[in-house]
Amino acid sequence: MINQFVCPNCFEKKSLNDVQYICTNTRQDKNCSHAIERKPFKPADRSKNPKCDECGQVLTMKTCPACDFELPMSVGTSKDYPVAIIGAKESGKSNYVAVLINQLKNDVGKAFNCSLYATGGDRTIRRYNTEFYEPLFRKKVCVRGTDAGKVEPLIYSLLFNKKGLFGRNRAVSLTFFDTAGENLNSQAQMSTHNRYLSHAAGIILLLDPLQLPYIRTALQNKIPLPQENEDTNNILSRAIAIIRNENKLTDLSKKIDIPIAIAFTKIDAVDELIDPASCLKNESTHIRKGYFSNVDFNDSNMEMQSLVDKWLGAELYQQISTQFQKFAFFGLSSLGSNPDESLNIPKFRPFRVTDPFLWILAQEGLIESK
Ligand SMILES: Nc1nc2c(ncn2[C@@H]2O[C@H](COP(=O)(O)OP(=O)(O)O)[C@@H](O)[C@H]2O)c(=O)[nH]1
Ligand SMILES: [Mg+2]
Ligand SMILES: [Zn+2]
Ligand SMILES: [Zn+2]
Repeated sequence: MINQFVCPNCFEKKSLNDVQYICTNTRQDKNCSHAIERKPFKPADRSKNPKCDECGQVLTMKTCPACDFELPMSVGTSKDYPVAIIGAKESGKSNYVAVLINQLKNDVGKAFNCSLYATGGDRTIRRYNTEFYEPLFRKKVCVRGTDAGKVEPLIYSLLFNKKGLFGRNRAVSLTFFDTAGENLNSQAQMSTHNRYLSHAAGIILLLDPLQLPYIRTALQNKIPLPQENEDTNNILSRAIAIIRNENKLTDLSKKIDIPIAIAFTKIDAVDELIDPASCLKNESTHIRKGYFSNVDFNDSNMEMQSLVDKWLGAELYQQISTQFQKFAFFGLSSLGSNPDESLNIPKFRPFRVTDPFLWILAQEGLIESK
């Protein structure tokens, strides 16, 4: 039995015994004050399906004892694998998540027998639709995420239909903070972000190739380049420091055991620097095949590694390989083409967006790989 869970909103690790409930019995004749106040409480009834102290209705809505967030239905009944997505400002996080979530709902669900639920309830669904889905999939304009200020995270869980070991369900939770992490200045937000990273079962680090000096020189005057962003160099070192610190992994000879996918976004924009025969020019085969294809993965990992070597020198590879046990390189495009000044996307054709995510699922044995 698992007795602890990590809240997908505040990332505190809590005991399942401390989970609180909200009574949803709003029937007028019952007049349950717990339901009227919607205040989370710990029921006196400690059974598996506890009933409300006051009105006796079975309680179904669970909340986090630390932050009152409504917990996914699967809490306590499934093993959870939180995946964290990080990247510097303008590295392409918002657009990446917009496309990733859509593909998880559709193609991935079908191919791997799983389904995506919005854990954050209606708020997550509404926010995803208006800020991400509408602009991108309906109007074909690039998503403009709000990086400033405190934005509620988008929280999902991906439930697998096939039971794992011991007949337990398995779920991947995906909490997306639409901030660069560096922008978080209040202590409270910072520590949430730190727990987010250190509790992760997998990390997707998004890097913008258009920030690399080699590429900027090669593409100067050919395509519009984004402003140089100094976060880019620090984001990985900062993430490593946070994980080591929070997990008390101070012995530097011990590597971090969280799998990390280093994914270069905006591959469409560096198209002319990539060999025409490269596998990075096309969609991967995992979804079509219904399993994580090691052949496809090895091709793109090797290809991306040699590009990283050429674009960046050995430094990134050195840093990653000395710090992490499991890592892999990916190249992807969320949009498929460079948006124009009014943010319209001339040719919306995402590719290889789910690869890093599927690789993490395969590392955890959640999907078949061969
Ligand atoms: N060419 C190209 N540009 C992209 C792609 N994804 C994002 N961008 C550009 O990068 C900018 C920043 O993306 P955004 O997702 O807002 O980054 P965030 O700050 O990390 O959330 C966007 O305004 C786009 O101009 C892509 O797949 N291809
Ligand atoms: Mg953003
Ligand atoms: Zn919480
Ligand atoms: Zn009640």
